[in-house]
Amino acid sequence: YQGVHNGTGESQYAGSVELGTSGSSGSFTLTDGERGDHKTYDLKGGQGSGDLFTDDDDAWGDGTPADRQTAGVDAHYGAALTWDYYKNVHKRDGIKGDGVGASSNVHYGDNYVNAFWQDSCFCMTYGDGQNNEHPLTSIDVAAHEMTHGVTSHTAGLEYAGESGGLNEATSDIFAAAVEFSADNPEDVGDYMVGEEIDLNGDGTPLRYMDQPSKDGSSLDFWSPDAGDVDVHYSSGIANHFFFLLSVGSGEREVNGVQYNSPTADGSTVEGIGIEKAEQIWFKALTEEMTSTTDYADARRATVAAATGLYGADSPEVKTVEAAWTAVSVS
Ligand code: ASN
Ligand code: ZN
Repeated sequence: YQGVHNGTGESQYAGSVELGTSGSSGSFTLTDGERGDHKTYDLKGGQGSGDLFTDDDDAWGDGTPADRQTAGVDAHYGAALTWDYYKNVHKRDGIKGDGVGASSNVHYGDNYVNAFWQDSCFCMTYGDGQNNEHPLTSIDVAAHEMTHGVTSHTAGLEYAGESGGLNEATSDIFAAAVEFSADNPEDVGDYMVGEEIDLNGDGTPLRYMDQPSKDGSSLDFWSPDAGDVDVHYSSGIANHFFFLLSVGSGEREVNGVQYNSPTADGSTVEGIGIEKAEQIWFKALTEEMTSTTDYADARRATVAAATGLYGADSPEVKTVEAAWTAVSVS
């Protein structure tokens, strides 16, 4: 019959996975009928619109970049996890909240080491990375890019200055949250971004949330010129806030990873857990923030969100305030 199927895929970064596919015996496509018909396309090294992935037996990829379906498997799976995360954790039905799926494009360009979201096509696009062997299709990168769509259709944070840093941080925050919520045994939750795709060639991640400056460029703490640096570096302040709010300051271990998160004032912060922290950030993003929200506004937005969720004098509100103070946002 025509309709929703569950295919199987061998991914590069997340092991063997189930995939939402459509079609009938002999001709299936990467069209996720349970998730707004989200579709995944093969750009075949070009920059055009590409072809929808098709397969005759609904078994996709072989886990290596040599098989061009593999990047499609990772991207399609990451989009499904992100869809499920917003639906199950935040009761949001797709990027726009209207149940309509987006699309993913893989194999963009040659040796292209980036991935990006575009509102114009309601799509996310992934390069194949160095030597075309490290497609940027890990779970956290997929969640990061798809979250740019959510931000665009909610707060609409502009992509410059402090608002741009908050936009970027929102993508990193939900990238981590999706990874924790997915609980994939091959790619367990962590507070790093891009640890699977080896962008630096030495196994280190792209960004660190416990101490963002470990990447050599990101800001750990707010200062008056925070809005002057690239949005991928000013995001560090909010990523750091989110780590402190979720986990806490100083030496901590989560899922076997050691973290060490400093505070600007030497204070100690005890985290409230990522399940509460992500609710606070989502409510702030969707109900309090606007296109021009800056760091001081973000503090007010998250305090308002935490107040709505947990009450004015709650420990959650006090921890939100303590975590912002610890990154020098007052
Ligand atoms: N991968 C980058 C990002 O999503 C692309 C960009 O600089 N916009 O942030
Ligand atoms: Zn981004």
